[in-house]
Amino acid sequence: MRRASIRRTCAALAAVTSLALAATACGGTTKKDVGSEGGSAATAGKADPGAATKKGLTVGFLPKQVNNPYFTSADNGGRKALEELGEKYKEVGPSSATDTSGQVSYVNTLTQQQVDAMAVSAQDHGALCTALKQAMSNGIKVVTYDSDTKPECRNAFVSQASAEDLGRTEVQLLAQQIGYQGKIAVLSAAQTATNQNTWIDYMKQELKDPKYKNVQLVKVAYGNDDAQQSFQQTQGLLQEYPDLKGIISPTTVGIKAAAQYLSGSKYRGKVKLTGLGTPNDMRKYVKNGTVDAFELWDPAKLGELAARTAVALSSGQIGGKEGETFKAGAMGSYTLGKDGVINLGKPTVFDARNIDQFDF
Ligand code: RAM
Repeated sequence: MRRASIRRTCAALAAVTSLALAATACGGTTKKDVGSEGGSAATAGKADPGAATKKGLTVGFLPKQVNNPYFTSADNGGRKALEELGEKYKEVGPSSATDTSGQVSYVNTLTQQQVDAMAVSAQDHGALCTALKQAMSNGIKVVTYDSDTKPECRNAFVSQASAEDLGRTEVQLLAQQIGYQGKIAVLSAAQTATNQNTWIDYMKQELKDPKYKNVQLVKVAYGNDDAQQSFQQTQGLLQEYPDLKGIISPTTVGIKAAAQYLSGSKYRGKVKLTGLGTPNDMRKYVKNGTVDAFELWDPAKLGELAARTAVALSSGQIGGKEGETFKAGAMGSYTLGKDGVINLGKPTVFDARNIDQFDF
Protein backbone atom coordinates (compact mmCIF):
# COMPACT_ATOMS: atom_id res chain seq x y z
CA MET A 1 0.00 0.00 0.00
CA ARG A 2 1.34 3.48 -0.85
CA ARG A 3 2.10 5.78 2.09
CA ALA A 4 -0.69 8.22 1.18
CA SER A 5 -3.23 5.45 1.10
CA ILE A 6 -1.94 4.03 4.41
CA ARG A 7 -2.49 7.47 5.86
CA ARG A 8 -5.99 7.72 4.48
CA THR A 9 -6.91 4.26 5.70
CA CYS A 10 -5.60 5.11 9.15
CA ALA A 11 -7.46 8.42 9.19
CA ALA A 12 -10.66 6.61 8.33
CA LEU A 13 -9.91 3.98 10.96
CA ALA A 14 -9.26 6.63 13.58
CA ALA A 15 -12.55 8.22 12.69
CA VAL A 16 -14.60 5.11 13.29
CA THR A 17 -12.67 3.25 16.00
CA SER A 18 -11.31 4.02 19.42
CA LEU A 19 -8.07 5.97 19.43
CA ALA A 20 -6.17 3.07 21.00
CA LEU A 21 -7.25 0.61 18.31
CA ALA A 22 -6.41 3.01 15.50
CA ALA A 23 -3.05 3.79 17.06
CA THR A 24 -2.19 0.08 17.25
CA ALA A 25 -3.28 -0.64 13.70
CA CYS A 26 -1.39 2.37 12.35
CA GLY A 27 1.64 1.99 14.61
CA GLY A 28 4.18 2.01 11.76
CA THR A 29 3.19 5.36 10.37
CA THR A 30 2.73 6.79 13.86
CA LYS A 31 6.39 6.26 14.73
CA LYS A 32 7.60 7.57 11.41
CA ASP A 33 5.65 10.80 11.51
CA VAL A 34 5.80 11.97 15.08
CA GLY A 35 9.02 12.71 16.89
CA SER A 36 8.95 11.59 20.51
CA GLU A 37 11.90 13.45 21.99
CA GLY A 38 11.33 16.80 23.76
CA GLY A 39 10.51 19.97 21.88
CA SER A 40 8.01 20.25 19.07
CA ALA A 41 6.71 17.16 17.31
CA ALA A 42 9.36 17.50 14.61
CA THR A 43 9.41 14.78 11.96
CA ALA A 44 12.12 12.19 12.31
CA GLY A 45 13.39 12.53 8.71
CA LYS A 46 15.65 15.38 7.61
CA ALA A 47 13.89 18.38 6.12
CA ASP A 48 14.93 19.40 2.60
CA PRO A 49 14.78 23.21 2.22
CA GLY A 50 15.11 22.80 -1.56
CA ALA A 51 12.12 20.43 -1.90
CA ALA A 52 9.47 21.54 -4.40
CA THR A 53 6.32 23.11 -2.95
CA LYS A 54 3.50 20.59 -3.32
CA LYS A 55 0.32 21.73 -5.08
CA GLY A 56 -3.27 20.80 -4.38
CA LEU A 57 -2.79 20.41 -0.61
CA THR A 58 -5.82 20.96 1.61
CA VAL A 59 -5.16 23.09 4.69
CA GLY A 60 -7.91 23.40 7.31
CA PHE A 61 -8.01 26.50 9.52
CA LEU A 62 -9.48 26.02 12.99
CA PRO A 63 -9.59 29.35 14.87
CA LYS A 64 -10.56 29.78 18.52
CA GLN A 65 -13.81 31.34 17.38
CA VAL A 66 -15.24 31.71 13.86
CA ASN A 67 -17.38 34.83 14.29
CA ASN A 68 -14.55 36.93 15.75
CA PRO A 69 -13.45 39.61 13.20
CA TYR A 70 -9.82 39.13 14.26
CA PHE A 71 -9.95 35.50 13.10
CA THR A 72 -11.89 36.44 9.96
CA SER A 73 -8.94 38.68 8.98
CA ALA A 74 -6.36 36.07 10.01
CA ASP A 75 -8.01 33.19 8.18
CA ASN A 76 -8.63 35.28 5.06
CA GLY A 77 -4.89 35.96 5.02
CA GLY A 78 -4.37 32.19 5.12
CA ARG A 79 -6.93 31.61 2.38
CA LYS A 80 -5.33 34.15 0.02
CA ALA A 81 -1.85 32.65 0.48
CA LEU A 82 -3.14 29.12 -0.13
CA GLU A 83 -4.97 30.18 -3.29
CA GLU A 84 -1.82 31.88 -4.56
CA LEU A 85 0.16 28.67 -3.94
CA GLY A 86 -2.38 26.46 -5.70
CA GLU A 87 -3.63 24.80 -2.48
CA LYS A 88 -7.12 24.38 -1.05
CA TYR A 89 -8.43 26.23 2.02
CA LYS A 90 -11.18 25.32 4.42
CA GLU A 91 -12.26 26.75 7.76
CA VAL A 92 -14.15 25.10 10.60
CA GLY A 93 -14.52 26.14 14.23
CA PRO A 94 -16.74 26.93 17.20
CA SER A 95 -18.63 30.19 17.61
CA SER A 96 -17.76 30.44 21.31
CA ALA A 97 -14.19 30.94 22.57
CA THR A 98 -14.94 28.65 25.52
CA ASP A 99 -16.18 25.64 23.56
CA THR A 100 -13.08 23.50 24.03
CA SER A 101 -14.85 20.19 23.41
CA GLY A 102 -16.21 21.72 20.19
CA GLN A 103 -12.64 22.48 19.12
CA VAL A 104 -11.62 18.88 19.84
CA SER A 105 -14.48 17.65 17.61
CA TYR A 106 -13.35 19.97 14.83
CA VAL A 107 -9.80 18.58 15.00
CA ASN A 108 -11.29 15.09 14.65
CA THR A 109 -13.46 16.28 11.75
CA LEU A 110 -10.43 17.62 9.89
CA THR A 111 -8.61 14.34 10.55
CA GLN A 112 -11.57 12.38 9.19
CA GLN A 113 -11.63 14.64 6.15
CA GLN A 114 -7.97 13.73 5.60
CA VAL A 115 -6.68 17.25 5.18
CA ASP A 116 -2.94 17.55 4.50
CA ALA A 117 -2.39 20.13 7.25
CA MET A 118 -4.32 22.08 9.85
CA ALA A 119 -3.70 25.51 11.40
CA VAL A 120 -5.20 25.71 14.89
CA SER A 121 -5.55 28.53 17.43
CA ALA A 122 -5.95 26.59 20.68
CA GLN A 123 -8.60 27.63 23.20
CA ASP A 124 -6.84 25.52 25.81
CA HIS A 125 -3.19 24.57 26.27
CA GLY A 126 -3.63 20.82 26.75
CA ALA A 127 -7.19 19.87 25.81
CA LEU A 128 -6.51 19.39 22.10
CA CYS A 129 -3.37 17.30 22.55
CA THR A 130 -4.79 13.80 22.09
CA ALA A 131 -6.74 14.80 18.99
CA LEU A 132 -3.79 16.71 17.50
CA LYS A 133 -1.40 13.82 18.12
CA GLN A 134 -3.90 11.55 16.42
CA ALA A 135 -3.94 13.90 13.43
CA MET A 136 -0.13 13.91 13.27
CA SER A 137 0.00 10.12 13.55
CA ASN A 138 -2.10 10.08 10.39
CA GLY A 139 0.52 12.15 8.57
CA ILE A 140 -1.33 15.46 8.92
CA LYS A 141 0.94 18.44 9.64
CA VAL A 142 -0.21 20.54 12.56
CA VAL A 143 0.59 24.23 12.91
CA THR A 144 -0.73 26.27 15.79
CA TYR A 145 -1.11 29.99 15.21
CA ASP A 146 -2.16 32.81 17.56
CA SER A 147 -2.58 30.50 20.60
CA ASP A 148 -0.36 27.48 21.16
CA THR A 149 -0.80 24.00 22.59
CA LYS A 150 2.07 21.96 24.09
CA PRO A 151 5.10 21.72 21.74
CA GLU A 152 4.80 17.94 21.42
CA CYS A 153 1.20 18.29 20.19
CA ARG A 154 2.01 20.22 17.00
CA ASN A 155 4.81 20.55 14.45
CA ALA A 156 5.29 24.33 14.71
CA PHE A 157 3.74 27.41 16.34
CA VAL A 158 3.36 30.65 14.40
CA SER A 159 3.44 33.33 17.07
CA GLN A 160 2.18 36.87 16.47
CA ALA A 161 5.21 38.41 18.21
CA SER A 162 7.43 37.54 21.13
CA ALA A 163 5.04 36.73 24.00
CA GLU A 164 7.44 38.39 26.42
CA ASP A 165 7.51 41.62 24.40
CA LEU A 166 3.73 41.70 24.21
CA GLY A 167 3.19 41.19 27.94
CA ARG A 168 5.85 43.68 28.99
CA THR A 169 4.98 46.41 26.48
CA GLU A 170 1.31 46.42 27.46
CA VAL A 171 2.31 47.15 31.08
CA GLN A 172 4.78 49.80 29.88
CA LEU A 173 2.10 51.50 27.77
CA LEU A 174 -0.42 51.62 30.60
CA ALA A 175 2.09 52.66 33.27
CA GLN A 176 3.14 55.66 31.19
CA GLN A 177 -0.51 56.64 30.72
CA ILE A 178 -1.27 56.53 34.47
CA GLY A 179 1.99 58.17 35.55
CA TYR A 180 3.26 54.96 37.24
CA GLN A 181 0.68 55.28 39.99
CA GLY A 182 -2.51 53.48 41.00
CA LYS A 183 -4.62 50.35 40.73
CA ILE A 184 -4.86 48.48 37.45
CA ALA A 185 -6.78 45.41 36.25
CA VAL A 186 -6.62 43.00 33.33
CA LEU A 187 -9.68 42.09 31.29
CA SER A 188 -8.75 38.86 29.54
CA ALA A 189 -10.45 36.40 27.18
CA ALA A 190 -11.10 32.80 28.33
CA GLN A 191 -9.49 31.62 31.54
CA THR A 192 -7.85 28.73 29.64
CA ALA A 193 -6.47 30.72 26.67
CA THR A 194 -2.78 29.91 26.23
CA ASN A 195 -1.87 33.16 24.50
CA GLN A 196 -3.53 35.51 27.00
CA ASN A 197 -2.26 33.50 29.99
CA THR A 198 1.31 33.63 28.70
CA TRP A 199 1.10 37.40 28.17
CA ILE A 200 -0.43 37.92 31.62
CA ASP A 201 2.47 36.00 33.21
CA TYR A 202 4.92 38.37 31.51
CA MET A 203 2.83 41.37 32.64
CA LYS A 204 3.21 40.16 36.23
CA GLN A 205 6.96 39.77 35.75
CA GLU A 206 7.24 43.26 34.29
CA LEU A 207 5.32 44.66 37.27
CA LYS A 208 8.03 43.34 39.61
CA ASP A 209 10.39 46.05 38.36
CA PRO A 210 10.81 48.67 41.14
CA LYS A 211 9.67 51.42 38.78
CA TYR A 212 6.14 50.00 39.18
CA LYS A 213 6.25 50.01 42.99
CA ASN A 214 3.19 52.29 43.09
CA VAL A 215 1.22 50.30 40.51
CA GLN A 216 -1.00 47.57 41.92
CA LEU A 217 -2.60 44.83 39.79
CA VAL A 218 -5.86 44.23 41.69
CA LYS A 219 -7.70 41.75 39.47
CA VAL A 220 -7.67 39.62 36.31
CA ALA A 221 -11.23 39.38 34.97
CA TYR A 222 -12.39 37.12 32.13
CA GLY A 223 -14.84 38.22 29.42
CA ASN A 224 -14.47 34.98 27.39
CA ASP A 225 -14.07 36.88 24.10
CA ASP A 226 -17.79 37.59 24.32
CA ALA A 227 -18.81 41.23 23.79
CA GLN A 228 -21.56 41.27 26.42
CA GLN A 229 -19.62 39.41 29.10
CA SER A 230 -16.58 41.64 28.51
CA PHE A 231 -18.74 44.77 28.82
CA GLN A 232 -20.25 43.50 32.09
CA GLN A 233 -16.86 42.51 33.47
CA THR A 234 -15.57 46.04 32.82
CA GLN A 235 -18.60 47.49 34.58
CA GLY A 236 -17.96 45.08 37.47
CA LEU A 237 -14.31 46.11 37.75
CA LEU A 238 -15.28 49.77 38.13
CA GLN A 239 -17.96 48.92 40.69
CA GLU A 240 -15.50 46.89 42.74
CA TYR A 241 -12.61 49.37 42.35
CA PRO A 242 -14.04 52.89 41.79
CA ASP A 243 -10.48 54.27 42.12
CA LEU A 244 -9.14 52.03 39.34
CA LYS A 245 -6.66 53.92 37.17
CA GLY A 246 -6.26 51.62 34.21
CA ILE A 247 -7.20 48.43 32.38
CA ILE A 248 -5.16 46.21 30.07
CA SER A 249 -7.27 44.05 27.78
CA PRO A 250 -5.10 41.69 25.72
CA THR A 251 -7.96 40.59 23.48
CA THR A 252 -9.58 42.34 20.52
CA VAL A 253 -13.07 41.47 21.77
CA GLY A 254 -12.32 42.56 25.35
CA ILE A 255 -10.67 45.90 24.57
CA LYS A 256 -13.50 46.89 22.23
CA ALA A 257 -16.18 46.09 24.83
CA ALA A 258 -14.21 47.83 27.60
CA ALA A 259 -13.81 50.92 25.39
CA GLN A 260 -17.53 50.90 24.67
CA TYR A 261 -18.31 50.82 28.39
CA LEU A 262 -15.78 53.50 29.39
CA SER A 263 -16.74 55.72 26.47
CA GLY A 264 -20.34 55.96 27.67
CA SER A 265 -19.47 56.39 31.35
CA LYS A 266 -18.08 59.06 33.65
CA TYR A 267 -14.73 57.24 33.46
CA ARG A 268 -14.03 58.17 29.84
CA GLY A 269 -10.47 59.52 29.58
CA LYS A 270 -10.01 59.12 33.36
CA VAL A 271 -9.59 55.34 33.50
CA LYS A 272 -6.93 54.50 30.93
CA LEU A 273 -7.37 51.52 28.65
CA THR A 274 -4.79 49.72 26.53
CA GLY A 275 -4.14 46.23 25.22
CA LEU A 276 -4.59 44.45 21.91
CA GLY A 277 -7.22 45.67 19.48
CA THR A 278 -7.81 46.17 15.77
CA PRO A 279 -7.51 49.72 14.41
CA ASN A 280 -10.97 49.49 12.82
CA ASP A 281 -12.62 48.49 16.13
CA MET A 282 -10.75 51.08 18.16
CA ARG A 283 -10.63 54.10 15.83
CA LYS A 284 -13.64 55.89 17.30
CA TYR A 285 -12.45 55.33 20.87
CA VAL A 286 -9.05 56.81 20.06
CA LYS A 287 -10.75 59.78 18.40
CA ASN A 288 -13.16 60.41 21.30
CA GLY A 289 -10.44 60.30 23.95
CA THR A 290 -11.30 56.94 25.57
CA VAL A 291 -8.06 55.28 24.46
CA ASP A 292 -4.59 56.85 23.99
CA ALA A 293 -2.66 53.91 22.53
CA PHE A 294 -2.95 50.14 22.05
CA GLU A 295 -1.18 47.54 19.94
CA LEU A 296 -1.57 44.62 17.55
CA TRP A 297 0.10 42.79 14.68
CA ASP A 298 -1.51 42.40 11.26
CA PRO A 299 -3.84 39.38 11.67
CA ALA A 300 -3.90 38.72 7.90
CA LYS A 301 -0.12 38.36 7.93
CA LEU A 302 -0.35 35.95 10.86
CA GLY A 303 -2.82 33.80 8.91
CA GLU A 304 -0.65 34.01 5.79
CA LEU A 305 2.44 32.87 7.71
CA ALA A 306 0.47 30.00 9.28
CA ALA A 307 -0.64 28.86 5.82
CA ARG A 308 2.85 29.10 4.36
CA THR A 309 4.29 27.21 7.34
CA ALA A 310 1.70 24.44 6.87
CA VAL A 311 2.63 24.14 3.18
CA ALA A 312 6.38 24.14 3.94
CA LEU A 313 5.83 21.32 6.48
CA SER A 314 3.66 19.31 4.08
CA SER A 315 6.25 19.78 1.32
CA GLY A 316 9.08 18.56 3.59
CA GLN A 317 10.95 21.88 3.42
CA ILE A 318 10.87 22.06 7.23
CA GLY A 319 10.16 19.44 9.86
CA GLY A 320 9.53 21.61 12.91
CA LYS A 321 13.07 21.71 14.31
CA GLU A 322 14.92 24.71 15.73
CA GLY A 323 17.20 26.39 13.19
CA GLU A 324 15.33 25.30 10.05
CA THR A 325 14.62 28.10 7.58
CA PHE A 326 11.98 28.43 4.88
CA LYS A 327 10.81 31.01 2.37
CA ALA A 328 7.36 32.43 3.07
CA GLY A 329 6.75 34.04 -0.35
CA ALA A 330 6.85 37.84 -0.34
CA MET A 331 7.01 37.77 3.48
CA GLY A 332 10.65 36.63 3.22
CA SER A 333 12.55 33.92 5.09
CA TYR A 334 11.65 32.69 8.55
CA THR A 335 13.71 30.56 10.93
CA LEU A 336 12.22 28.21 13.50
CA GLY A 337 13.23 29.04 17.05
CA LYS A 338 13.21 26.91 20.21
CA ASP A 339 10.33 24.39 20.34
CA GLY A 340 9.44 25.09 16.70
CA VAL A 341 8.24 28.66 17.36
CA ILE A 342 8.17 31.10 14.43
CA ASN A 343 7.71 34.79 15.27
CA LEU A 344 5.79 36.97 12.84
CA GLY A 345 7.60 40.14 13.93
CA LYS A 346 7.03 43.19 16.07
CA PRO A 347 3.55 44.51 16.82
CA THR A 348 2.52 48.07 15.89
CA VAL A 349 1.45 50.63 18.49
CA PHE A 350 -1.59 52.60 17.29
CA ASP A 351 -2.51 56.07 18.49
CA ALA A 352 -4.20 59.22 17.13
CA ARG A 353 -1.20 59.98 14.92
CA ASN A 354 -1.10 56.75 12.90
CA ILE A 355 -4.44 54.95 13.30
CA ASP A 356 -5.89 56.26 10.03
CA GLN A 357 -3.11 54.58 8.08
CA PHE A 358 -4.52 51.13 8.92
CA ASP A 359 -7.58 49.31 7.67
CA PHE A 360 -8.16 46.00 9.45
C1 RAM B 1 -8.85 37.86 20.41
C2 RAM B 1 -8.45 36.42 20.59
C3 RAM B 1 -7.07 36.13 19.98
C4 RAM B 1 -6.06 37.16 20.39
C5 RAM B 1 -6.54 38.54 20.03
C6 RAM B 1 -5.58 39.62 20.45
O1 RAM B 1 -9.34 38.06 19.12
O2 RAM B 1 -8.42 36.13 21.97
O3 RAM B 1 -6.65 34.84 20.38
O4 RAM B 1 -4.81 36.93 19.79
O5 RAM B 1 -7.78 38.77 20.68
